[in-house]
Amino acid sequence: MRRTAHYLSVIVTSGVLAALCASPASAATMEATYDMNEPSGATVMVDSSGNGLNGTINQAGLDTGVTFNGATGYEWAFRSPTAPPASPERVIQVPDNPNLDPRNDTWTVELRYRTKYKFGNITQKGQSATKGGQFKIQNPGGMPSCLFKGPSGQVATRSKVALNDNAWHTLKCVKTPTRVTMYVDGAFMSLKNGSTGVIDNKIPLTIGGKINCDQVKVTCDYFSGMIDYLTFTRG
Ligand SMILES: [Ca+2]
Repeated sequence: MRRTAHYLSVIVTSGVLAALCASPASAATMEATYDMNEPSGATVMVDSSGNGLNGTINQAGLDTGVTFNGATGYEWAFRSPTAPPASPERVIQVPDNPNLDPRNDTWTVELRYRTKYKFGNITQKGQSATKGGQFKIQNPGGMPSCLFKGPSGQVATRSKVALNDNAWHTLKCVKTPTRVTMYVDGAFMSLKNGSTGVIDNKIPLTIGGKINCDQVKVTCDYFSGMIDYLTFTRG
């Protein structure tokens, strides 16, 4: 009897441990971390996550090593988001990588930014007509939104308040298989229920605007302001 009870105890214990280890909620993985602390003149946006998903910076389009209120980040000088010609030098690109596609996973984009303007795409991977879908963090009216689009549809949620007061704000967009939730400065802001299906495209990750655009048929939606950091997490 005692022996049987001992065996049962071992089985139950290892079963609980296996369940804990297999729980998706406990398995968040940092896919890319951009601290954006590079000095003035930098040409590489370093991914400090260990995955090596570095980006390319063109100093003709933005400034690195800029400090504001205790933080170091990148700064994009004012530019109309939609006036021709296109200014691709403003857009940081990270080559397509499976780690940067949300797929159908729980997927979190977090960034800290500041702007006094009412426009601009802060970061995205894919555009509205992209095969495989897209995600996009944009700033229409100074009230940012988190947009995810896939084969099953588009799910987006937007800040209820304007954040374009030129002060730092953190923005977190969490996509799960059934909803998108936004947090601003650490507090819940809004959510939208819905499913996008698998988001997985071949387009580079971009920061500061679009790349497949001409300011005539497709606007580039350039961002003006600063970004302190940007991270992507799966799970
Ligand atoms: Ca920073």
